[in-house]
Amino acid sequence: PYPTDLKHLTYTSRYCCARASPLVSQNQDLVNKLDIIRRCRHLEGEERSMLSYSRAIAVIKAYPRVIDLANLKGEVAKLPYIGDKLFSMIEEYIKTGEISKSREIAETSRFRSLSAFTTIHGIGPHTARQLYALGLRTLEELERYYEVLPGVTDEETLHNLDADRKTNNDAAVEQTIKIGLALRHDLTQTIPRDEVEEIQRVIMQHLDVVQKGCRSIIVGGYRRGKPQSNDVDIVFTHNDWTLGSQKVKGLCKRLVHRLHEQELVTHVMHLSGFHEHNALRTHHWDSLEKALTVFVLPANSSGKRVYRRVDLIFAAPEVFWTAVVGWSGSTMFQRDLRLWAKQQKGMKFDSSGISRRHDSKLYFPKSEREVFEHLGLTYVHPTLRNA
Ligand code: DGT
Ligand code: MG
Repeated sequence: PYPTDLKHLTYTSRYCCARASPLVSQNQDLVNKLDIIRRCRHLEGEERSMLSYSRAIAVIKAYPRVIDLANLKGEVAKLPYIGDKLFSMIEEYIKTGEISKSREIAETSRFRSLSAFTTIHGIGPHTARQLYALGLRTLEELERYYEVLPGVTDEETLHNLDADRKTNNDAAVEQTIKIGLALRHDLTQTIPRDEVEEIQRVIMQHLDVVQKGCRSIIVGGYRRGKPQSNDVDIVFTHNDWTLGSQKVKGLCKRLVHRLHEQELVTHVMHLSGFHEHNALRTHHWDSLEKALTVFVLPANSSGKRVYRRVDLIFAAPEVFWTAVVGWSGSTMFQRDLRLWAKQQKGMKFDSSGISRRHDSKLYFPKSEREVFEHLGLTYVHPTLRNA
């Protein structure tokens, strides 16, 4: 059920955050084929090329008609980020139903292996390429390399919740990969919407014991309308606008402790006060605390428990709505929010706050619409942020 009031959004904008991008595009098959090339660039570490594809794909996602030869040569050719190369690929697609470059990539063993490796939490493109260079090709070979047994995680891999661990510490990354591999048959299964909601409900019951008066919103792909999610992302805050900030402080850790005691959180990959930008560190609300966890609901009637990735993000009330917008994504939508704020408005946007550049004045939106208003943007419904 998409909102119908789209007249203020323009698909010709250079910024994703000024366009309406539905979950399923009018040109979805073309988008899927171009996305193979984009993913290949990402896996190969060719970030600039990847970004060009990401931008072009995002423009196509927002184009409101099926692309044919007539409109390709007409308005599509004039859309931002559709250069000569993209034009020829789209033309080839319209004429043949294929993009040869994309098909060639999809058939290579390197692309398949790197794609498979990066489905494991903790393995990014760089690590995936290193593993490939060692001669490893399949996830089974990765399991042997890391000496993990499927489904079995060493109790030691549960991080000491109080340890002040560094995010990029090699040992911590290796532990994360081992957890990801051992639980991969669960963690690579997508999560239906009703289970996402059940996970939020259970977590809120426990949060209420730890701290009364909190609220939360499920963000990420779920909020953009995806029927199935790869993980669950939830942003929390306290309802008290004036005292909430104090009440949220340290709450992430306390909640995770309780969920662990209750055997709902089994692993914690990362737990921290969270700084996105050094420049913001001086303010009291700068740190979004977050925990990246492995979570498992109590056994259902059939006794089956599936391990899920659940991210818990805590924001002070003043920055709750900026956190909700930031974490609702999509990644490209959020990227262009930052760019728009900077280039068009002299503002700075990220998940932990909005400020004006020239005098660092801070903005504390009281609703999601206010986030868009402060940035001088037309409100875009979450289900239209699938850029
Ligand atoms: P999926 O794969 O079904 O979980 O799809 P998403 O869109 O939920 O993807 P996810 O969970 O990786 O990220 C959710 C959104 O949150 C994404 O659009 C970008 C944002 N996000 C992810 N990680 C961070 C982070 O470390 N900091 C901030 N500010 N945003 C993040
Ligand atoms: Mg997600």
